[in-house]
Amino acid sequence: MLNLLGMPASASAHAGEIDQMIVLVHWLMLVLFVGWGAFFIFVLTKFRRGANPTASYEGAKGKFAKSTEVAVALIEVLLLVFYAIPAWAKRVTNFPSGSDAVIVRVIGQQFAWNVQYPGKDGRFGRTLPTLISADNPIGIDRTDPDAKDDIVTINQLNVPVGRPVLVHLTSMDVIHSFGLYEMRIKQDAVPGMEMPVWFVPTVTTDDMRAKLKDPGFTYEITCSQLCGLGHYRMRGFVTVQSDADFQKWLAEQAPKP
Ligand SMILES: [Cu+2]
Repeated sequence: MLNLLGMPASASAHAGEIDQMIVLVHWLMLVLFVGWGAFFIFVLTKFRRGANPTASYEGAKGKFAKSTEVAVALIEVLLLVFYAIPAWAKRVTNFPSGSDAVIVRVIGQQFAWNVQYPGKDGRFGRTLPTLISADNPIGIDRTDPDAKDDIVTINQLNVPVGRPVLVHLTSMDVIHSFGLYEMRIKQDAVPGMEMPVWFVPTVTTDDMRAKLKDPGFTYEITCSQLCGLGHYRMRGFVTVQSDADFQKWLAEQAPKP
C-alpha cells in the first residue's frame, strides 16, 4: 500500500507508526469511495422516474444506510483514539534531553533555513535582530561567551544516526513550515514562537543512497508553507551520518579563534 501511495522512503524511528496510520486512513477512504459510489448508482436506478411514477412522500425506510453511517463514525473514532492521539501524544511529550540528544535551533527566513548549533559548551549564544547582516544571517552576538563556539550554517543540517534530534524551530519573518519527508516531520515555523520538534534518524544518507540505488540522493528540508515569491527555492539539506563523522563535521565547522 505504501508504494502504491508513492510515499517517500522512511528514515526515522517513528516513521512506521505514521505510515501505518496513513495506510489505515487510505484503506478507509478507499472503502468509502467505492461504497458511496456504488450506493449512488444504486439510488439512481432504484428511484428512477420510470419505476416510481408517483413520488413517495414518506421516503426510504431502510436501516442499512443509518447503520453504515454509525459504523463509519465508529471506525473513525477508533483510528483517532488508538492511532492518531497516541502517536501525537508521543510527539509532544517526553522531548529528548540529556547528553544523548542533539539540540539545534532552526530559523526559517525568506528563503533559507538557518541552523544554529550550541557548540561545545552546549549553550546557545545570544542573537540580536540589530546584528543581522549578509554575513550574520541570524544576528549572533559573538561577544556573548555562550556564542563564541556556536556553529551557524545555512541550508545544511547535519545529524548523527540513531540519536534523538531536538529542533527548536522559529522564523524571523513569515510563517514557514519545516518539512522533512523521510523523517515524517512537518511543523510550522512561526515568528515570535519557538516550537520544539524531534525525531530519531535511523538511516544515514550513504545507506539511503545505497538502498534507493540513487547516488545523488539527499534528505531535504522542504518549506511546506507558501511563504513568498522565492518559496519554491527554499530548501535545505540534511546529512545523516555516523556519530564519528558528525563529531568530525562539528570540529571542522567550529569557529576558529
Ligand atoms: Cu518558507
